[in-house]
Amino acid sequence: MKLAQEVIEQLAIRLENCELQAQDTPKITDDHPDMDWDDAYAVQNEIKRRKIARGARIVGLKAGLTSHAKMKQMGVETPVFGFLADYFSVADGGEIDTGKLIHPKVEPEIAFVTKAPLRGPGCHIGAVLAATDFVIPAIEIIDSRYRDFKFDLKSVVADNCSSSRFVVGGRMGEAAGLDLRTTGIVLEKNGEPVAFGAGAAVLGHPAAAVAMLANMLGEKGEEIPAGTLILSGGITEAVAVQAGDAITLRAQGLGSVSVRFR
Ligand code: OOG
Ligand code: MG
Repeated sequence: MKLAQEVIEQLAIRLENCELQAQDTPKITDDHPDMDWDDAYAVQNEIKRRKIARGARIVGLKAGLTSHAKMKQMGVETPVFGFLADYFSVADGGEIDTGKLIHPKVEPEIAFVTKAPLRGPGCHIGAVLAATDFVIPAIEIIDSRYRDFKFDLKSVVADNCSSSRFVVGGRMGEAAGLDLRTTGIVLEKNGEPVAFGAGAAVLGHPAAAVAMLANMLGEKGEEIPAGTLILSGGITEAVAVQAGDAITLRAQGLGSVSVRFR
C-alpha cells in the first residue's frame, strides 16, 4: 500500500459522489501516480463499505476486461473484478433513466449463479462448472466515472470497474449441458444487430473468468460464496447508448434479455 487510509477514503468519496451525482472526474492516478493494486482495491472496498453502511446489499460480483475485444477497446491487459450492489439490478424489459448516468455503454455477458463456494488458488473451469447452479444471459451497463471513459487499470479498479447497472433474464441454462465456448450471442440496438460473439471470446471459456476471479479472491483469503451472481465479462466491445435506445441480447439456447433507456 502506498496511500494513507485518509487518502483512500477521500478517493472513495470522490468516486462514489461522481456515481451518485452522475458527474465525471479525471482519472485518480493523475494525482496519485504511485498508487498500487492494493490501494486500488482498497478504494473499491471503501466504496462497498459506504454503500453497505447506507443499507445497500451486495448481490454479486463481476469480472471485467476478460475478452480481447474489451482489452483492446480500453487499451489494458489484465482482468479485474468488482462488486454488484442491489440497486444496480434492473428487471428484464425494464427502463433505465440516462439522467442518472454519465455516458452509459452496454455489454453482452454470460452470468453464473453458484450453488457451492468457490475458493482459489487452483480454481479451474471444472470446479466452476461443478459449483454452478445455472447460467443466464446478462446485459451489463457500465458507466465509468472517468472523463471520456479514459482510465488505466488501477483507476478503473478503484472505480468498481465502471459498474453501474445490470439486467439478467431470458432462460436459465444448465452449465453441464451447454458448450459455453460456442454459445453464440447477438446484441441488438433498436432492432439492429450491432455486436456478435461467442462465449470463447471470454478467456477461451466464460467459466475461466469465474475461476480467475476465485483465484484473485483466494490471494486475499476470500472466496465466492454459494448463491453468488457473477458477470463473467463483456464478450464484445461495449456499445454506447443514449435516451431512446432499446437493447436486446439474444443468447443461443438461453433466450433473450432486454432493457430500454429513457
Ligand atoms: C471496465 C469494465 C469492463 C467488462 O465486462 O469487461 C467490464 C470498463 O471497460 O469500463 O465490465
Ligand atoms: Mg462487464
